[in-house]
Amino acid sequence: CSDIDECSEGTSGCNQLCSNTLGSYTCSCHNGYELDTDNHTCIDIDECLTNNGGCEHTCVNTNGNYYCLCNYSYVLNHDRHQCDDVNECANGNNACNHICINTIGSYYCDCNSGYHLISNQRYCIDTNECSTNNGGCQQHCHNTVGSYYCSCWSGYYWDTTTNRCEDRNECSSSYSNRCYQNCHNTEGSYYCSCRTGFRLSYGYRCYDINECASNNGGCEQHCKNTDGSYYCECNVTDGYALDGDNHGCSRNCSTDPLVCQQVCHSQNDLLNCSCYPGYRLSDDGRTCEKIYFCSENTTNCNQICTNMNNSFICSCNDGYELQNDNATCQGNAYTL
Ligand SMILES: [Ca+2]
Ligand SMILES: [Ca+2]
Ligand SMILES: [Ca+2]
Ligand SMILES: [Ca+2]
Repeated sequence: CSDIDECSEGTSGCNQLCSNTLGSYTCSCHNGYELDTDNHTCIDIDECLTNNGGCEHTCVNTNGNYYCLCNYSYVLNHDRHQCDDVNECANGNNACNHICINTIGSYYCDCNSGYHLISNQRYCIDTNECSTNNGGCQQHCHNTVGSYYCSCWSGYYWDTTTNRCEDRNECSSSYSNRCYQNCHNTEGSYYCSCRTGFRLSYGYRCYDINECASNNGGCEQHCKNTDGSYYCECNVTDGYALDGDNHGCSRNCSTDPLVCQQVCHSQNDLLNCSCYPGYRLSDDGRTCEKIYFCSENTTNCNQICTNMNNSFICSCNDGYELQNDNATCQGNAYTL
């Protein structure tokens, strides 16, 4: 008798591979399969059940084989088992607006200085630094796209020594203030004033006060306005002179010697003239004219009248004698 080759006759019943032996045969399977307990049927090996099939992340069993899968953001290594991180940032089309930072298994976005991420964590918008603590600025804070800057209020300047906004002394130079006359510096500003005799206008101009426009400047007679002051004048032609208070006017004999030619009497600005003996006041009330008694028919000299300094005397012709009345002449019979 001779051996029957069950494998070539198709009578072995082996599911996959058949090996003839002397007087018998054995079944075997392809890789990825194993013989079932009947020693004829081949069933799939679930490689994932052992050490996850060697897969780093996920093992997927298939009929006769298996394969590995990687989590999101990983790619399968060439060894088909390990998972390598994907560097999303290496792609120029990454989703980050400014800066992409790769991490193992993921990535995140960041922004350039002066910007911050919006809620989608990808796009960057300007940070308004001024909205927080005034940007750290002492006075003005100005937000700009991607940055910000500080400045000082009007009336202040940036002092590079103190690194602070310091008050500008507008009064230190006539070019830095508008004051016509006096300038007063204040913190953050300044104000103007005027000298006595001037009034402030528009906060910086100084105009002369016309003191004469009000109550004649207090002057009794004439008021003369000047730039920054005024003065009083009196009617000098009428003999008035300024009083010691520089406002009142009064006259007396010493203020106008022209009033009276000879003798002056004054009382309450009234001047009265009189004349020396032998003179009389003229009709003008101030000049004096000499009295020639003998030619005025006011004397009663009988014969000869002689003017004296401030009087007259009578005398008689030869052969006459002045009588006791000092006027009448009577013939002297005894001398004839
Ligand atoms: Ca399998
Ligand atoms: Ca900004
Ligand atoms: Ca100032
Ligand atoms: Ca004036």
